[in-house]
Amino acid sequence: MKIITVSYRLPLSIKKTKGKAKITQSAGGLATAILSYSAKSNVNLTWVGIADFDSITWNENKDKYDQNFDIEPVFLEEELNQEFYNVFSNSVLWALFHYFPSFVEYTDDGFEAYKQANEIVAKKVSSIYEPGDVIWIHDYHFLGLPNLLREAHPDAKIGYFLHIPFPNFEIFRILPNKVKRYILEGILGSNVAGFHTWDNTIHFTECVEKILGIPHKNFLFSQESHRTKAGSFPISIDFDKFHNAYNNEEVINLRSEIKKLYGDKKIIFSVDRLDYTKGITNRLNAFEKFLEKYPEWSEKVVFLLVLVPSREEIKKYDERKKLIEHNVGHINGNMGNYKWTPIVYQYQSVSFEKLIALYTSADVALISPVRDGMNLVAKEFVASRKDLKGVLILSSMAGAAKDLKEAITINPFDAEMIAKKLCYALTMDEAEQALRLARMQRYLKKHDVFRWAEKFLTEVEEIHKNDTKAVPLKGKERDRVLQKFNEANKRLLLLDFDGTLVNLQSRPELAVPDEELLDTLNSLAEEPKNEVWIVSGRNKDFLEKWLGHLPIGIIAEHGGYVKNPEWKPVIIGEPEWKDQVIDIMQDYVDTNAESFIEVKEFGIAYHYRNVAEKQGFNTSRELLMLLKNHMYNTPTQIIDGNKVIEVKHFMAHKGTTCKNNVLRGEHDFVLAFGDDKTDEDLFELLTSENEFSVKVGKGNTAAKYRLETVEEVLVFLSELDYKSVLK
Ligand code: ADQ
Repeated sequence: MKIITVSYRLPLSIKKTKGKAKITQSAGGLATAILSYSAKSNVNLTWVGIADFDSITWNENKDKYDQNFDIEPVFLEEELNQEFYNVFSNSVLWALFHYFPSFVEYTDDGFEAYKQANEIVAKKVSSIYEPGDVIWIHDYHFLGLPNLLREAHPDAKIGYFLHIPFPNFEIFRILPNKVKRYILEGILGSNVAGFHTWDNTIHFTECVEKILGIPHKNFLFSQESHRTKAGSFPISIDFDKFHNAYNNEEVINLRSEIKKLYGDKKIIFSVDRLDYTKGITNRLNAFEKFLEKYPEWSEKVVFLLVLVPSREEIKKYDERKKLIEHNVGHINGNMGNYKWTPIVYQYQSVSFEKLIALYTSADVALISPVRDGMNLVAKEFVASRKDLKGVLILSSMAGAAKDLKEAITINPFDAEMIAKKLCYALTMDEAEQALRLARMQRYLKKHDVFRWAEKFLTEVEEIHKNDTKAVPLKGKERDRVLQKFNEANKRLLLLDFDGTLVNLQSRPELAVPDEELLDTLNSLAEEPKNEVWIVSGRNKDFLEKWLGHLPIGIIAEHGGYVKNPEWKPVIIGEPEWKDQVIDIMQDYVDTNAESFIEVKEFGIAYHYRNVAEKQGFNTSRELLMLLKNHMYNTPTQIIDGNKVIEVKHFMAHKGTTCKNNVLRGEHDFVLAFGDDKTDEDLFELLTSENEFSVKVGKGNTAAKYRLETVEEVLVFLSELDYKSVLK
């Protein structure tokens, strides 16, 4: 078994100058964390990514790096890579996912290249994949990859982690429909879909519900081949590495150099990739506002602005660079003088030691992204302050703001507010600085990048392990269940009605049992060893009318009523929210011809089976969200069923009602059949050796077996009946 990590960049770069190759191995936080996890779990690590070198260079140099893990480079044609990386990944996904819709430059060619690149990488991963391996896919370059790999290896353990924000529905919907589906279906190929925050996770689940119509239960999406758990996994840093670097000799020297250079002046510091999402122009505006508003700080403060070059070949980045440099010049020209340059600007990467020296020389770290998945700079600054000095000012738009609660938070668009907070931070007493930093360091020490990787990968294993796989009730499996039935003395049959015993019809009142079904049920129930129950969502009057004469028990309204032998409600009193639900649904009935409402005692259902497919689906998504908001804090449950949305009393529950009234532990054979979501509540209870459950139709299920159609259920029941009679 091994871990296969996939990311756009490899932790290895080979640059050739004048025929000589220079290998750079980057031991970034991600690589260190995954390596540490694989070492602990005693498994190998293979890294797949796009090569920034050609295959000849690779063949010449592949033995020359520190090989504590394997590297599998993917070589993409330059033109393809340009369309895949610069166009679709960075000029569509990056822009949109960071809420810059006006920066999006969508082209169909870009999307085609993106799909093609994902397919090429999928082939590469497939070529090294062995059953048992864990595949961990990173970031927005490979949104389609989890699904491509799921199709190739249905049983694979696949984790997907998005390092940038997942936008809300209103932003996400801007993408063409085919792209939206590709992305959502792509991510859903994984067993675990991880995001930095719960906000992002909820945006994703809402998009899946609204666009694909797949509902989730506790962030778990059930699909045909597997389940996908969406969740928040805030990434972190190697805390000890940053914390302990404070006393590194080179860092000490560099720090004293910096301190000497700026003397008594307070230092404001920031470091980022030059990117429009990092709020660098907002930061400059705010700094200018600060100098205007608090002239007493003139000549007493210096802003060290370090930017690392990034995506320079993209126009928007080049434009931003020019704008930043213009603003820096403008502020220095306007506010500075021959003795004092307010902003010291550097456009280049800095070494780790210099970075730590800068972090630990700063009085204030000013981090102001307008949108950021996490922002590691903020965490690195906090971790590196072993001296417990310095103040972190952090944009509330960064994921990191959710973890670093003792930071001074700002709205990057509010220059006035930032100016005020800068003033507060620069005059904060040392005791408060120490208290805030100590609290954040305690959090980061515990929640470091190693814990992050371990948590994520353990979750992938867990979700995969507990994935239920319903097997067809055929051949040997069928014989086994029949044999158990034969051997048993006290058998219990729990049968859903619609979609299980009768086919779904355009209106519920048309779905009625025929003579043959009634005969089979009657005959099964008359056998003394058998106990037969209908467990249905229908109202009690309907079930009484059609099945009341049979010697069987009946559960109606998803568990709201029990007949044994008299009808008794499980819930006392009439729910008071029903009229409100009817009012809401009525609007949808009025605008969607052929849709209708079914009123029950403990629930209201909106049926859209007869509405044109697309219209029915779209309006049902809208209604679902509306109901969720209206019914918040009421004792209800909302079911997104098969062409029906139902609001029901939470105690009208097939699982609980069966448990309290039927599953009394005296049966030595239990067999349940059902086709819809509410039946899953019952299936989840039937876990012991003599308990069997059968899902009718498609879809992931907690059931042990599967039959495809109502007709197959009826044949199986006849067989049980035949066996009962034989005995
Ligand atoms: P980035 O957008 O790159 O990452 P960030 O999380 O801040 O943003 O990480 C930047 C890293 O680069 C830090 O480790 C920092 O030290 C380093 N760095 C920045 N400027 C540098 C410079 N001039 N010289 C040297 N090093 C420099 C994406 C998402 C983030 C998310 C991360 C991790 O956009 O939101 O936090 O992935 O998931």
